[in-house]
Amino acid sequence: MFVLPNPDYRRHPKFAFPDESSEASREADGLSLFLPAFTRSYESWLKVGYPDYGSDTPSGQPVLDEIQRDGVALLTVPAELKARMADATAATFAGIEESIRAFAGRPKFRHMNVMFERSEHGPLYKVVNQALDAIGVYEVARGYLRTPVKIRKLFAQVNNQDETARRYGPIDDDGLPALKTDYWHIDSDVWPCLKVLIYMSEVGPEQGPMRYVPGTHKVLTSFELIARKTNDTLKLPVPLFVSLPDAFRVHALFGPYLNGDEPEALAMLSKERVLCGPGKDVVLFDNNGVHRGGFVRSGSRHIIQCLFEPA
Ligand SMILES: O=C(O)CCC(=O)C(=O)O
Ligand SMILES: [Fe+2]
Repeated sequence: MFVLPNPDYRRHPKFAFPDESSEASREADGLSLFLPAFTRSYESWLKVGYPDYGSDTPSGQPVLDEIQRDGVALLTVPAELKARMADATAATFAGIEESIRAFAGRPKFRHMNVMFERSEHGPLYKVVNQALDAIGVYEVARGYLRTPVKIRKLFAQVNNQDETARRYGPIDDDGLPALKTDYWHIDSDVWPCLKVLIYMSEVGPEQGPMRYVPGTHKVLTSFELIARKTNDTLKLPVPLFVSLPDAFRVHALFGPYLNGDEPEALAMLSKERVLCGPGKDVVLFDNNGVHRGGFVRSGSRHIIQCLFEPA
């Protein structure tokens, strides 16, 4: 079983700040913001709780077993549907490539990840829906989440060699930046915890495939899970975040603040799975497990990211 490593935020240079107010007053200010948000989020968590790690589907989908055990599975979109998705997305991906090229500094996430408006991209929503249905994603989601889901939003994301280098520096032979734990995170949304990425370009080890640490989707207590997500959404000023009591000073995005040599980090690194393979173009995952992706060493990676909501 894994324990998620927790960075020493109080000593990390990125969290340094001028020491003006007293520790006690910062702690009180931090708590007065953190606790109401934590309570709200915990209440919504209590309505849903953990997914069902033991359910079955009517047709006995092996993918559900994989999600329950590992938190992640690789699937394949039927070729005819994939071709229709490619037609419906080519212009958007080309536009993002262009805006990354035109951007002088380090591109931000929002430069690379753009929503497909449903009003403009109705046919894309339709074909993605058809594909997810055909490969059993909805059936698996119903078993895992105990309730049916549908697409909430689709996003286009581009990662390429150029922006990766600008953001992370060189990528090594294992597909990792200098800080081996960089970008490790769990997601901040409380529900539903399933998400899909569809590779729209050829993605091999060099094109920044998604990476996931199997089994980590089940390790966090409800308390820690919600505390991490609360801080990710709340974005407290640094002096308040670092002054929170230990149990609340945890974050959904933790990889960038580790050293990379913590024993828990090394254990997770040795188990991390790189999600690509011949013909595989769909990553279905529980976003409460530790994951990351987009460290492109050569070329580009184009993905459609699918978010869900109750059907
Ligand atoms: O870029 C990636 O592969 C990671 C994507 C991710 O973190 C997410 O969709 O939640
Ligand atoms: Fe994520």
